[in-house]
Amino acid sequence: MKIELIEAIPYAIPYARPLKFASGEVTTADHVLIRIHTDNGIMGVADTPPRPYTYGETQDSIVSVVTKIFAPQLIGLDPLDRSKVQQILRRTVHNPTAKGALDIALWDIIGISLGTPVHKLLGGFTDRMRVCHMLGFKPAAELLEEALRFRETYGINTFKLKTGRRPLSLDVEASQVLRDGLGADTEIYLDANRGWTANEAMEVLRRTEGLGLSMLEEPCDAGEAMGRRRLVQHSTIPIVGDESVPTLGDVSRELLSGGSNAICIKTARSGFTEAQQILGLCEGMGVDVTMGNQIDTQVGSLATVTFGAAFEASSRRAGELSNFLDMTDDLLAEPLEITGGTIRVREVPGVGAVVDAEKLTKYRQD
Ligand code: MUC
Ligand code: MG
Repeated sequence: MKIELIEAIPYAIPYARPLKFASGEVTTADHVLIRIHTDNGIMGVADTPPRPYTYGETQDSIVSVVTKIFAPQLIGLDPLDRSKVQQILRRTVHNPTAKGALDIALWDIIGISLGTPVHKLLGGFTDRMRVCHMLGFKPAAELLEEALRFRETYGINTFKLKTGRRPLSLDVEASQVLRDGLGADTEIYLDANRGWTANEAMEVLRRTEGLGLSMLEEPCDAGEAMGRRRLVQHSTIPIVGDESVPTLGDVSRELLSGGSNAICIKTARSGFTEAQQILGLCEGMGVDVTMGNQIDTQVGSLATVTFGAAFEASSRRAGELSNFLDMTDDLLAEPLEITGGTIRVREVPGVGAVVDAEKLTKYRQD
């Protein structure tokens, strides 16, 4: 089996409910669909979300790096030669979501060619994950209304609150209102997307003490190493690295330097191959992981649950798997469903992301 053709298809689907956070805002999913074709007629599929404020990638840059840099080096390779593929991807720096999608599409091909679901090939631990819903910037009363609605409608009982606003009282109040309105048995954690300084984050931790928040993600710039290390040392809850740890090397650096003591894994930027290496590193170090969300579509969310459900350590916590519900439409032919607060893997060969051809024609931009 050989890779014959790689497509990078830009498309745009508007959000019904845009998501705002400290480092940016999404109003349209202007993503790139990756399709890899083999000489024996198999097609692997994955999705890439451009996040210029996180990784420097744009829709154009993803199309360009995939078609001009990666495709010429990957065409002709056997998708099963995964280490050869990884070596080629690593030779070009950055571009994490372009690389992640290529890796996922190749795993899709491997699963289809073996007639086996990819969640089984990876580890086969469970067939579903609990779901965490991510709440963007909104007035506190609206946040509570949204969380209560998601709990009632989908059975979701874990919420990640986007924070990093100034004045700090906005996020302190939102945390308090959510805890009061949701009660003690709902998990709530915060993600500031580097919106604060380390000292501001410490003040927020002081002012929210007693609310039972479970984690604080990317509170400040991890590059400001001393402040971040002091915060990690003083916090009683895990400080989660997200955009500071897109690669295996970044994870080892942040864990060793004390910049984070929990790690967010995102398949959108790590694919399945590097995500598995990151997971192994974290398990070995005794560090918790979360399965994060790159504000993924259904195609992207299916990849996250495929990986997350495959291992015990990645399925322990609720995964961030529900923000596709904020979109007006999606490319996936058979929609994902969240029931009883969980989302299931697909028991079909590959990852199971079958794209609706009419919808792709409608939304594609090329
Ligand atoms: C997160 O965890 O930071 C914000 C932008 C994006 O693409 O993903 C997020 C969620
Ligand atoms: Mg984050």
